[in-house]
Amino acid sequence: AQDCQVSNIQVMQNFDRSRYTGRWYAVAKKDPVGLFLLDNVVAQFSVDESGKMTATAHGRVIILNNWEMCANMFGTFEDTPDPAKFKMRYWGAASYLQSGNDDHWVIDTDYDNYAIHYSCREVDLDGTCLDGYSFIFSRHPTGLRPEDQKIVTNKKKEICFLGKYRRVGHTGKSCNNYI
Ligand code: AZE
Repeated sequence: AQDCQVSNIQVMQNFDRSRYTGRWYAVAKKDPVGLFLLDNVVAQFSVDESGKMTATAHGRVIILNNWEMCANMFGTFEDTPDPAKFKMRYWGAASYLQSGNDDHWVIDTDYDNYAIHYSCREVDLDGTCLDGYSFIFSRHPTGLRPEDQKIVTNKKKEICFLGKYRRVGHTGKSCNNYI
């Protein structure tokens, strides 16, 4: 089913946040409108004593025409009735970085190799996503295993972002010190 309605998007069933903890390397991303993380994006998810999910993310960004830096970001997650759908409040270690409150949906994951994340910032009048972003994560800095690639391609199709992703390089160039 792929009518591209945001409200019909299927998310991970019985999402287990504790199995999702640890390091994830972004291998591909679909950008939102405006500034976004560029490359060398690594996220680290945790679950605190009270069961709340939190995360940090690092990635290279270019801000204020051509000032390249490593963004050091934090996120806290608010639960919703669906265990795979969260509201993420996020901010940067430095004030000139971005902050906001986005949806954070886990579309699919096997916890050990791949994960597909989705966030729609603005739903259009017809119910499709007007402005959104998505990360494909891997547990392996080298990328997705061949056997996970077709699962990921299918999910990209289901969330109507197929063809809109760019590879996320891991050169270690400027964010290496955090990994
Ligand atoms: C995400 C998951 C882990 C926690 C966080 C994430 C998102 C971070 C951003 C950062 C944008 C920064 C910009 C700086 C100039 C989804 C990777 C916080 C959206 C644009």
